[in-house]
Amino acid sequence: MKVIRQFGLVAVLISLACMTLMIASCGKSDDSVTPAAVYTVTYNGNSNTGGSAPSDSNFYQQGQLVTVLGNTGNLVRTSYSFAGWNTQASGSGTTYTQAQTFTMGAANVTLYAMWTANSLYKVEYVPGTGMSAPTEGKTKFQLALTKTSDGTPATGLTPTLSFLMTMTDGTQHATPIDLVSESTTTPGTYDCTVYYLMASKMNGTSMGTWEMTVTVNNETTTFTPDVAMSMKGDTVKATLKGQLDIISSATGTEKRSYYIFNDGLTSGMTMGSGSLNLFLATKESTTSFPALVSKAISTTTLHDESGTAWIADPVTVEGSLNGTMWTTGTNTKGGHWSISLMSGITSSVTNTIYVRLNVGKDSSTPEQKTTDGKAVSSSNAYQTILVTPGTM
Ligand SMILES: [Cu+2]
Repeated sequence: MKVIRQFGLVAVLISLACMTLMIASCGKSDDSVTPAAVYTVTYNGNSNTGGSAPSDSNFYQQGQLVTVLGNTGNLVRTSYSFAGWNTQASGSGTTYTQAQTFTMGAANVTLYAMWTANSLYKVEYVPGTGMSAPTEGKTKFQLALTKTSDGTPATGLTPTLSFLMTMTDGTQHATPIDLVSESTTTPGTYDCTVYYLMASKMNGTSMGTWEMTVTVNNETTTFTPDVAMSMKGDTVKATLKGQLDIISSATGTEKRSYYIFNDGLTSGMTMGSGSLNLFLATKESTTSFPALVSKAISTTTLHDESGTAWIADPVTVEGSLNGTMWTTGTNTKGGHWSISLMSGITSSVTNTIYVRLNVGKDSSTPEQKTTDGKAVSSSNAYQTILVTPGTM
């Protein structure tokens, strides 16, 4: 049975045609025709500040296809971008974009403009060049933040960084990050330091992909730095492990890793003296690598394998040029430590400096960390850092 349209000239014509058809076929059918209910589609600008909502003058019957209009009336909203239509003003209904179709139901439909807030800040990544290009170990770079409204420098903000490496086997891990600070010379520029645990590529073989996410006031921007292997002869990173200091891991438990990053060797005032600068961090999980700080400066709260929190105290890092006489380092800021060596440093050549680390749990007797996580023996008691003065 044919459904007969009853509206407009077209409907009249169709009716006439049908009647003619019925007469022509000797008028077997004598159906009484009930007007079918029709519905409309209304577009709503939903807080627009300019332009007008499109209008659809069609009448639709239930079951008929409706083609969604685009932003034909140039709707605009200050600080927002048009993002299609939704059946609810709140955006919690069904979303439609231009030229999409839907089947008319048994009620009029209102389509509300959807608006997405424009980002307030533009974040530009200024990777370092030369010695500070993204490499395994210490990498310095800058972020340049501008206001999208007028392009002026965005000052006084506190961007936060997060790093995630997706390894070629699909596993993921983060990496230690230093504090971010606004440049004192260039407004809107922020100095950042990250300590990459791994390069993206080793000897031409891909190890995985690094992703850096910058968050500024809930707005995020993602970058994919290509992290090279270090070409320096100097040590970039060394690891010591806990003995009874255990963390939980994907496969059960593992001995906690402590990372010693080479932050450079600065020559002292007197001949042969110098300071070995280190950045210390530890592993809490594959996604958490907090900086290791002394209780005098801040608190490093860690967790054992059963999730029980403990405070790293005392933390003692020591340096030695001969493995017998040790000098205790000072925590200067964040995870930064400096070991002042009064003699034995030779400038412009690579020096070998031994570093050992003791960490106590909640002010108890510190445990010495070893290269293999086993009890201290002659071969595992410290790490060896190769460092040339003035190279970092
Ligand atoms: Cu990795």
